[in-house]
Amino acid sequence: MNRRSFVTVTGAAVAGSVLAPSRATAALTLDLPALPYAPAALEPHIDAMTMEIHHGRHHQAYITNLKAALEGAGISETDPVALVSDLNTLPEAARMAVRNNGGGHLNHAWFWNWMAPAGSGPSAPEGKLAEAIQSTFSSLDAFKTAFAEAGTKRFGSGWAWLIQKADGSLAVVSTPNQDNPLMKGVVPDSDLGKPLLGLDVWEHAYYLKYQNKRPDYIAAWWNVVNWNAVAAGFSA
Ligand code: MN3
Repeated sequence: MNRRSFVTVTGAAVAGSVLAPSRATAALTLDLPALPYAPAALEPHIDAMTMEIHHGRHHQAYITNLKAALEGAGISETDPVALVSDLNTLPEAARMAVRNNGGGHLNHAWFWNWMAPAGSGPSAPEGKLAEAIQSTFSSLDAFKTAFAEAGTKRFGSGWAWLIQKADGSLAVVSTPNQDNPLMKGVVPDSDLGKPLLGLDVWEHAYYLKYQNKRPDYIAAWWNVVNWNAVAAGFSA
């Protein structure tokens, strides 16, 4: 996914969303994007304090550390998608810091937009996306089960993803830490693709409310998935 396609994706997501955050029409930068809803807007599924800490501290920390790494290595690229897509072109001294913190920044910037207050949009995928999920996974429930398993079985910290591969097919994959499916040469080639939906399963995403019960967090999270945003990323 290049910069232009990401602009298109986020623009379409806004057009189809009840809540239309104007800042999401711009390409991602190296600055912290505002949340597209109030921190308490995802209650009771995701609590306000978790959102405030997750966005204001964790996400901000990835950005601060990313900027420091880029500055230290004299890297002028400011597009986070470009930075993480081809890590092997970066100076080796900065590579791991950009992988962790560039991934952290990008994954969270997407994550906020893949959620919306419960009831503010469709509660399930519609149209071509719904058809593709049905034909790939046999049913929406089977997709959700596969996705939840990817998140539950991820040992330690990481993400579960729904991706669209270069050939157009859908797949559920999982990455450790802040890796993501754009990272060529980092994730297995079979797991590369455009992220359509991702779920943060780091403990910082759920521990205050759910403690060790990651499956309960995942089950509740489906209530706040922004299916309009997911569909906007899908190419029929
Ligand atoms: Mn997180």
